[in-house]
Amino acid sequence: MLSPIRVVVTGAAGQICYSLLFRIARGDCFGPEQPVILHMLEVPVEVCIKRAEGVAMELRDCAFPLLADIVITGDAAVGFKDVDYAFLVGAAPRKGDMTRADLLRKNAGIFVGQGAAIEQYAKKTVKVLVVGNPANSNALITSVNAPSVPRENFTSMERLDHNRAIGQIATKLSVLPGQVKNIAVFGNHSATMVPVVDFGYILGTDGTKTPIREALAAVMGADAAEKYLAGEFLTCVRTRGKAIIDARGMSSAASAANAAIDHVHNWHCGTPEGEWVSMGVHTDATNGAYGVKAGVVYSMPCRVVDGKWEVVDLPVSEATAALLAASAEDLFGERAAALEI
Ligand code: NAX
Repeated sequence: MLSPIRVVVTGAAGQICYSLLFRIARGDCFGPEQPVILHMLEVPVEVCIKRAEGVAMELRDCAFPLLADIVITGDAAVGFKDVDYAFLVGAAPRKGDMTRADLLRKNAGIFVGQGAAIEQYAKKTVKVLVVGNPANSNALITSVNAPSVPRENFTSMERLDHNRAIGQIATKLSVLPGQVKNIAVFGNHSATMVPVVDFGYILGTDGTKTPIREALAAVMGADAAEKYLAGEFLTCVRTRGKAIIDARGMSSAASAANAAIDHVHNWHCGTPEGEWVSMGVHTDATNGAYGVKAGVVYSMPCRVVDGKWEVVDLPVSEATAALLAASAEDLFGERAAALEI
């Protein structure tokens, strides 16, 4: 039996964590052999801690074989103590007519404090996924405040956008999502994100690999396929979060938790041979890939081997490169605002 790893999840009483904690405890993230000790961190307010206690009662009632222990706390010193992984989910979701800048101002203080707590209490090998929005800039703020943890250990979540893109293509082509391979979503988790299907393919049941563009053209014609990709598809992926809020009255929760599981599962267990996923990674550690300078957390296609991500260098078109540059500019704008706080 492996010894348990410690996993902190912030925002433990919130709606994303109501899915996420159960999936981690079930073994969906770290594999069927790896016991976990869950650290549930909430704000030190009675109602939030009580709600987290209720969630912990339900976790125990599931009798998950791999759940070694649960720590519930409102104290970051306890929450981050000796953790191997950190899911930073707790933050205010965007509401009503809030802009991203408003959200950045509101949430930045949380990530300054949690970066400092990681620096002081977590293992130096801790791997961090930031989900709380604006996720890329919050990951940057966290890393800046935890300078003794390597930059490559701070990532942000673009996997929901990646999965959304797969979902749209699979629906359009009437194939299983598992047959849609090697899509990539670049840039900021914002309206400037860039979903790219140019290197993606549909894996046939007979093992054939049909490029996504070709598969779409076969169904709807080449011109209509181009129009779909540049129009409906791009807009849908970029604005899916708002569409969910409009339909559900609340922001994405189970799909966000699922994406967080997918992200960390691939980081911990690796990506399948020949495949990549989209991860927001620190460009201090990407050697100028895709022309993005050091200093931001930017989503790129990554493969993971032995727990280490590496960027997959794809020959993007000039038109795509221009979109990638625009998303980098968006992030450098956020960076200036974020690091002033
Ligand atoms: P909820 O409002 O349901 O829950 C947030 C929880 O975090 C609350 O229980 C709150 O008390 C707690 N919290 C706040 N500050 C904290 C702190 N300093 N330490 C510990 N806990 C703290 O929000 P939920 O729907 O779960 O969403 C959480 C975050 O995920 C939001 O910022 C949201 O915008 C973001 N999202 C990010 C996505 C992504 O793809 N990166 C998609 C889904 C989601 O919108």
